[in-house]
Amino acid sequence: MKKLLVTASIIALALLSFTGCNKKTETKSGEVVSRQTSNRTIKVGYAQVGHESAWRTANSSSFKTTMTPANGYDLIYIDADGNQEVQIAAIRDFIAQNVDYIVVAPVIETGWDEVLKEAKAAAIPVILSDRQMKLEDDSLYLCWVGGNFLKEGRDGVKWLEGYLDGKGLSNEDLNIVDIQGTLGASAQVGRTQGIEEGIQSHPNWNLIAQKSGDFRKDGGKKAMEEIIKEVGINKINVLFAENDDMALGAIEAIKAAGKKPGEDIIIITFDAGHDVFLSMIAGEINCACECNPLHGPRIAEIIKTLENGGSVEKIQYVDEAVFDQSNAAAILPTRQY
Ligand code: GYE
Repeated sequence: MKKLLVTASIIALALLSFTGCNKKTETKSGEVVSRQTSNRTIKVGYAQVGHESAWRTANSSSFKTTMTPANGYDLIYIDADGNQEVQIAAIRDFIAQNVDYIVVAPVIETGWDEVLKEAKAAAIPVILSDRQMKLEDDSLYLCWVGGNFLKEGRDGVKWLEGYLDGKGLSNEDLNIVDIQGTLGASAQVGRTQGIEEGIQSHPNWNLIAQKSGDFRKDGGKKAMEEIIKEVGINKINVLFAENDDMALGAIEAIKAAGKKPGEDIIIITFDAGHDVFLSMIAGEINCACECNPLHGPRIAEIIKTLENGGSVEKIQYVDEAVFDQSNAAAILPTRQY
């Protein structure tokens, strides 16, 4: 993985950013470092996506329980309820309040250049958490930490290959439906690419429906109801649900249509939260590809490193595993979310 060597412009930004008791300087290698000259409260503005899923709730609480006054933080937390405009307004407000760091979990990938330029002009470092941004200039943010969504999607495909192989079904025709996350969110983009690659490389796999459920339980249920109406429940062999909440919503629609989730329809989901472990144990979900939401301590660690004069890697992927019915009961007691 590439070591973070932040460009001169960010360094200039960083040099300006601490007029109080903290100073940022540039090393010979060009890394951004900061020198803490006294203890201070660090003011962080966090522009959160919303509260659409259990994953998001766990993510929010990991920030709120980490960035406390007792730990030396003043956290300004904004829940944008899935609205990019609200996030942009929140970032502008953080700039006006002259926070020390801005953290953003961007609802979608595009449309951030302007406001990040404003943060840069105000010399406030921006850290991305969870989803990524597509920017014309990557020096507009300091670093990103989150899950590898394309790998997660590919992991789901690999699991399905192994499962079919184990059952001697690899050569059977397979009809797959994909319930997608919020369109344009990097978690959707990566996971959708993963399953689409899988469809491409298996001539006997057919993608018979693809619809967004916006990463919400009711969205997953509605998308599944519509798909069942369009293609007929008997045609569906596999549900690829791009997060847990949508899988759990879709299960309600599958049951209402008289089928057994996990038996009549193979279900693969993403996040691997507590409720999905219970569903795997109950036999209703087959596979969960993990996406770890506990970014609060990771971002705090990054900030601490910067405050202590260290450097951080630009792109930081979190390790993630794949679980299924064979190990769900044994693993559940070890889960933190
Ligand atoms: O999978 C989903 C949430 O961006 C990784 O957003 C995150 C996704 C997560 O709503 O449950």
